[in-house]
Amino acid sequence: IVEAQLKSMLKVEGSETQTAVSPCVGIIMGSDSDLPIMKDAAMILNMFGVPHEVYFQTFISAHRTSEMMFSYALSSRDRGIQIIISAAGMVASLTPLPVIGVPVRASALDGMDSLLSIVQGSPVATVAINNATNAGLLAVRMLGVGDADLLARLSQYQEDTRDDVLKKAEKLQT
Ligand code: RP5
Repeated sequence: IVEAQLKSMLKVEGSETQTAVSPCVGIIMGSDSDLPIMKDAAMILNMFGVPHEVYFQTFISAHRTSEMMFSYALSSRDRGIQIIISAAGMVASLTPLPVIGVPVRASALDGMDSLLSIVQGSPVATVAINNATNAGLLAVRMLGVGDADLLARLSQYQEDTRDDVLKKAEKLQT
């Protein structure tokens, strides 16, 4: 049942023909309050044309819907997922796939609680608090190791961001 629930709640992005494409990155989170932050990872993956899936009707919470997290983690590799971007780190104990953790600022502790819970335990590539953009970029770097076109697009992106900074500096000087 959990498997069926998962299927009906997944959204695949990154292609115009959404049904034909198999996602290689999964973005999961434990609450809709994480979405405003986690959507930045999806935006980056969209920008680079990386097919990915995002939970948008329900949430995979290590604490509240742990059976969903188990099912997602155990089935993700067989479904072609190569990297999981998660707002929590526990999923890493259930899969050999690389997990990128995004600590989300959600409590009076300013995100430090999320950060410390993700860096402690199974290996999770953890980005800065609320920085899901970097999670997306890290996923692109990882996939780029086996995809020369993707790596070239990433190099172009890096050059563009460099040019932006130089232009800004030039403006300030004039
Ligand atoms: C975590 O608790 C969620 O991933 C979220 O970051 C935080 C707050 O959840 P809500 O109270 O907004 O549902 O499990």
